[in-house]
Amino acid sequence: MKTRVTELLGIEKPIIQGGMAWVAESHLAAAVSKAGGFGIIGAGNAPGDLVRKYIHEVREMTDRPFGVNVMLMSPFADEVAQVVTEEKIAAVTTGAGNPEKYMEQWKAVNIKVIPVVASVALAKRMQRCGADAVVAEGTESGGHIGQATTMTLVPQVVDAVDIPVIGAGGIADGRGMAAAFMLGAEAVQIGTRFVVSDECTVHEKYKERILKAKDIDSEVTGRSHGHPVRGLRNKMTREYLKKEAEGATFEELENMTLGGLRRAVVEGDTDTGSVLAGQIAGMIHKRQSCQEIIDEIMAEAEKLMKL
Ligand code: TUI
Repeated sequence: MKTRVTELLGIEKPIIQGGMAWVAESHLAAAVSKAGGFGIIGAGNAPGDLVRKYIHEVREMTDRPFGVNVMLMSPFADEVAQVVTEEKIAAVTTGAGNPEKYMEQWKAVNIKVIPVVASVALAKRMQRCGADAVVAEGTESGGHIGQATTMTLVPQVVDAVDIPVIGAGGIADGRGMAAAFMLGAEAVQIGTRFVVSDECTVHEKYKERILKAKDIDSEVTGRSHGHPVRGLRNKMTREYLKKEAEGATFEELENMTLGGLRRAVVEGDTDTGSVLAGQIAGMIHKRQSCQEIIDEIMAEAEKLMKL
């Protein structure tokens, strides 16, 4: 399946792995790239040195191209932006902000720049700044989200820009991939399904929560202070939403999630930690290797798209 995105990234299959903070480290990124997709190291709030270490680890594991996701709200965003420039990474995706100030330096060393956007306005702006493609990420996604659904966002972004669009949010199988292609996407970004992959190093309890999740088991916290985040319902989200409804301050709410993603991913504390996952978690019931996941999605999508 050749598209402008497979050409741009030099990959066989138009499947890009989401740049999930804490979750997407070197092992997952290498496994996805080895399987013919595009693996991504999720820098999250990690300092530059750690991101550099992950980059070197992936290069030890595979010669295939891979990328880094720069989380723009990170206090280390500037140094991570510098590290990816020095390392001349194949492509950068960005999240949770506007990457304009870094685009010139990345493009100068021929890094492909693929901002993740949640609105048509940002997609258009990114095209004007020289982005090579955009990921149009719907509100079904896990983590920090926008408001528009994938079904409505993808075709509107496709109509608004000439660069290729990668669909994301709520996609975990060949049906979702084919649907995104019908909306005009030329690749998909998948996160939650890769979290339960054999190569993903998150705590077993995190994987189990996803594997056992039902359709309506995710919640969105943080809407009141403008940074909505989707994760699976637990003790933390229940208390958070109660406090949010009572009008708690930003600081009070922040304290409840501080270090929560690390606690869930590393320690397996799925009660007080942040178990970030997309709405599609309810459909994910199998543990598989990244190769099996990608092969299965591709076979199903190809069959549907030939109908
Ligand atoms: O960034 C993501 N997903 C993420 S980032 C993350 S770490 C984090 N945790 C808690 C709070 C904030 C971040 C976990 N998951 N996806 C891409 C994405 N970008 N979704 C939404 C946006 C976005 C939102 C507003 C992009 C730009 C924006 O405004 C930019 C502007 O300045 O116009």
